Amino acid sequence: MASEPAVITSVRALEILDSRGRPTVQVTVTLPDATMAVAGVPSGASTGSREAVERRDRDAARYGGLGVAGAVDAVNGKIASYLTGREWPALADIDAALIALDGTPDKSRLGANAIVGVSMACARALAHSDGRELWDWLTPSGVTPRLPVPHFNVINGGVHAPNPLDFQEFMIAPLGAPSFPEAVRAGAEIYASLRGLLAAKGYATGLGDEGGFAPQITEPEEALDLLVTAIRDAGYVPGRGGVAIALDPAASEFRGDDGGYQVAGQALTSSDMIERCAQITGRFPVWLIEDGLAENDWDGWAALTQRLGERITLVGDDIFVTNPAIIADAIARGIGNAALIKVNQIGTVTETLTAIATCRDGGYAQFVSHRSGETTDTFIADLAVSSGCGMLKTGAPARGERVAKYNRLLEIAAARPPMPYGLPGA
Ligand code: 2PG
Ligand code: MG
Repeated sequence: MASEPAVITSVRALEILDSRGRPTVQVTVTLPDATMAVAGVPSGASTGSREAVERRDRDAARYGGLGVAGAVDAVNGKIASYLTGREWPALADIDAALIALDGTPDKSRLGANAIVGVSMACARALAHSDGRELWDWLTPSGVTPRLPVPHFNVINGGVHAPNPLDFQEFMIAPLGAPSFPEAVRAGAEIYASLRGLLAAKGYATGLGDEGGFAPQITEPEEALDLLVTAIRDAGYVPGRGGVAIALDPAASEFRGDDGGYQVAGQALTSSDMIERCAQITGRFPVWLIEDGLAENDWDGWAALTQRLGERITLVGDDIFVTNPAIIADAIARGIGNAALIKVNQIGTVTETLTAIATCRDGGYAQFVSHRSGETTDTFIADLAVSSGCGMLKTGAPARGERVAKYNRLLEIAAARPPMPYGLPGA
């Protein structure tokens, strides 16, 4: 990280569009040495209730109430006047100042979308001003940077697609690829073979929010069958030694007020869901399940972890919301064995790094993630490398805002000396 105190010359925000055509915040930070860094803020659709809160204008006359003019004003006004013209020893001091300036526990006053954009742009500016790549600058001492296994979300359901598939994400993960570029090649080739397979079966090949196909499928097992066939058709071997599968049911989205889960028109209890997950992992080469149960089903999560935690990576997203305190609590209670890492879920880069460190210290894996609403910002590619966590999901190998991250990783992979690829310890 930065060696000398930094001064910030200017902080400016703009209302831009995200990949869903909704407004989001873009922040530009400049430093006295003429360094200029830009950050684009992502936005989720299936959000955890304890996430840092995005500030939206709620002015029905603009963008259906989704405008971010207020968040932009917060950056250009309060935040800019506080950050400019002072000395900042480190990014952690800038982030602490942003948190204090906001003054709420969920960043709702200035807006988490305002704060995270400033935090990301400052990190990038400080790295570049130091003459270093962002991933290098973000890497904590003692951590070996790694190129992550890309988890390509090739079938979209849930709130990310207008189909009847309740499970939100079906990802292919080339765990056994020899290198990051070969993993990208596998992802793109399997994506192409899946398109052919769907077309041959008469399914539409339109895309969901994360660039995966959104066929009119109802049962998760049918989607999994298609993935296994597509992996084979493309000439790869399904499984951990080749191309494995990861799932994000995003179960909070289909849990009712009565505590039951609705999957393909069937009412399931928490234990039924655990049984279903167990069956799926027995029948298909699924190596990771994220949010297999809802965020408020902690008892179910404990049972799920006991049942599958030895052999399956169980990732908490909505339940942990990248919050270091919640993650620490979960580690103490044996809930899951991995955490999803989304910068905008907690709201500053420093807190995100703390969440990652909390996982690392507690023996939990970390899975760096995009949001369903994205810009072409590639911050998370560098973040994944710097954490050494070995896994990233950023959608299908298609659509500009998704491939921007994979392409950034291809650039990092081309740097010399070569960096290790894949899961740590694999
Ligand atoms: C998720 C994310 C990203 P969203 O649930 O993991 O894939 O979706 O950004 O809509 O929360
Ligand atoms: Mg999720």
